[in-house]
Amino acid sequence: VDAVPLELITSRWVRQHLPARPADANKGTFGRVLVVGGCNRYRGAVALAAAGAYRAGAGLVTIATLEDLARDLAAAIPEATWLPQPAGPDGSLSGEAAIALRAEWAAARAAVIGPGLSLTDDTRAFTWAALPDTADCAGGVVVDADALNALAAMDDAPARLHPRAILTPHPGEMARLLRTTVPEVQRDRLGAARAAADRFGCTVVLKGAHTVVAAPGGRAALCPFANPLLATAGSGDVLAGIIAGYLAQGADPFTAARLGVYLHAAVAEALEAEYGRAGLLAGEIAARLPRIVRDLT
Ligand code: NPW
Ligand code: AMP
Ligand code: MG
Repeated sequence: VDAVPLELITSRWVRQHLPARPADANKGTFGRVLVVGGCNRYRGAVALAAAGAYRAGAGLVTIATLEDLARDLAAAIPEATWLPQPAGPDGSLSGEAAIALRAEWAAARAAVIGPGLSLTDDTRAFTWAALPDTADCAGGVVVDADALNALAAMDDAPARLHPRAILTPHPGEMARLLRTTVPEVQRDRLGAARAAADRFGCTVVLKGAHTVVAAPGGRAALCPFANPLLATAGSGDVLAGIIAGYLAQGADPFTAARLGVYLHAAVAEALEAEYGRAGLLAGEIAARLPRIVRDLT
């Protein structure tokens, strides 16, 4: 595996791999993204992921979340459509919701599961039941946040994931997935990302300064950017949505992950001139994305 060279993601590579935007397209051309997550404590995460998917160019984004949240969030993102779900015994998405959503994965080209989900017995059951169904999403599924934490506790985790899945752990989530510590993950980030891609049989994005994107077999790419503007709540939720947005437009998982990681960080690089090193709101990463894509050099 160490013999497989590490690639650097460049603006030139990104320009060459952005999905086509034909002039005669309709929203169906660009695919539907299903975003699944949210709980009473983490209400905004699904809206941030949905904004990321739309700003990356997805044609339609549908959010499956608790019915109370769906009602509260509708005005925050009127462009989304909704699949409101009743809460389980713990007040979160439960195994019942996983059954209710069974037919919805095939109706989407890409999905995000996990932002703001929380980690309860209900959401563990929800994630365990829903993960195999995500294989019906033809383009792939981004597994993020608490879906990763639920996955980390499953004995049969690799078998429940499709090869088109993309795991997007930060170092804390990666430590749980690999059953090790954050310092161990950070000591060899490339090794950790490659180990997780091999163990889970899918693309893995190890987030943080100089994010690593790894595929099974050792292929890996490094993001050139380190920028503390991105170290803000909800930043990862936006990234998950952006990656799914590129999946929905036809990018393969390793390509969609590299596009999303680069462009998400390139927003912060561009905004540094305006903001310095603090004060970015996660939603602004999504809002600025189209201009960054337009101005790619
Ligand atoms: P520490 O303490 O910083 O050293 P969790 P979460 C570690 C939702 N959100 N480098 C960190 O270490 C998410 O979607 C909702 C090193 C700590 O131990 C999730 O569903 C929001 N260590 C849920 O909240 C906005 C790092 O990981 C642990 C690291 C919980 O997600 C916020 C923390 O991770 C949030 O996105 C790094 N770069 N990054 C909303 N507005 O709705 C993390 N760690 O316990 O998984 O908590 O990431 O906040
Ligand atoms: P999350 O912790 O899930 O909200 O994800 C945080 C997002 O911000 C990920 O995309 C990280 O790669 C990114 N991020 C956080 N800190 C930095 C940093 N210092 N440099 C570059 N990217 C960062
Ligand atoms: Mg996160």
